Amino acid sequence: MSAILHVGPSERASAWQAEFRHALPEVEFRCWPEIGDARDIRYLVAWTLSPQLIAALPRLEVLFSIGAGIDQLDLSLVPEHVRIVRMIEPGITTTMAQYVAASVLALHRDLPFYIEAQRRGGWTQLPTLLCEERSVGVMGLGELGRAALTMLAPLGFRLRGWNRSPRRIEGAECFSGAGELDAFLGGTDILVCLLPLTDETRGILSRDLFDRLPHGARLVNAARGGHLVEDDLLAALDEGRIASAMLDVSQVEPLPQDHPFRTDPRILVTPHVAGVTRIETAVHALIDNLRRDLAGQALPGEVDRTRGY
Ligand code: NDP
Ligand code: OXD
Repeated sequence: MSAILHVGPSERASAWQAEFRHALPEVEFRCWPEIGDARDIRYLVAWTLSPQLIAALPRLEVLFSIGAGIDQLDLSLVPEHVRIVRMIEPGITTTMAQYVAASVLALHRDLPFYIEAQRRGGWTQLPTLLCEERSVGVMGLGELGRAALTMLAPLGFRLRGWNRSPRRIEGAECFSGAGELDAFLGGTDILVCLLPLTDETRGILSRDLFDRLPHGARLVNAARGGHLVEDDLLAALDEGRIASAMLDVSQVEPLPQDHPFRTDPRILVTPHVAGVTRIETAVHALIDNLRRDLAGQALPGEVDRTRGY
């Protein structure tokens, strides 16, 4: 008997249990904390981990993240032989691409300024640029970065991307590695972060990076709060080096009530909703990966633990 243990909300658990019974009856779907005989459990699907959870699963082989990122899982708890797989599924990809397109347009069309003007009873019209007159640069050209560029393409922005290893993407000028970061940033009017959070990328959205963007650039962070040095953003906004920002993530979530981002008129905040794991579609990605594992095949989304993503 093989079993998968799900940790998370009951709505998702019941829907996935029903789908597993129908599509993959050879793997029993169990829901934490009702784990049954722990020796059956080869697979775990969770958003975060606790020491009690990992200690309860002596035969764990594969840990599936509920999300596209894995930094929220404390992998120091997970034995080295356990494989880690992040979520690649159309629900996350589509919602993220929509979020990035909406954010880029919001900043391009000065929505933070007009929302504040509405609040204060103002009626000032700013000069309007065409999309063709601005460039959008995406950091991280993985599943989500590429999908975001595809969704932005019909709008007419000049598109560019920056990635660890070289990429070729039709319609976007691509840069790679630390050596090409300056060139990428120097021509980016709206910067979008879609990097994974690793030792290399933590704090990358900092004063040093903002200084290398054109004056008055705009920022979208839809990746992780740990990418952004929050005080550096506030300073860059005060100095006009950054004009406005759209932030889906923050160092502390939920964003504390007294956090300056909550009331800063140059910042729009959303509560970590950019890319949403869809119950209906993610279960198929998970089942597909279990089938592959049972057949001894490679697993899409398997993480390289040394790289951190
Ligand atoms: P992928 O693993 O598919 O892509 C990551 C990309 O980033 C790869 O192309 C990789 O390059 C590149 N990269 C990694 N490290 C560096 C670096 N040091 N410098 C430059 N490029 C680097 O991830 P996804 O696209 O699926 O997801 C990206 C992140 O988005 C997730 O890790 C998660 O944190 C975040 N996210 C946020 C959500 C939200 O709601 N706010 C929802 C879902 C995801 P290479 O090609 O060389 O490997
Ligand atoms: C994810 C997320 O990583 O929701 O998928 O942040």
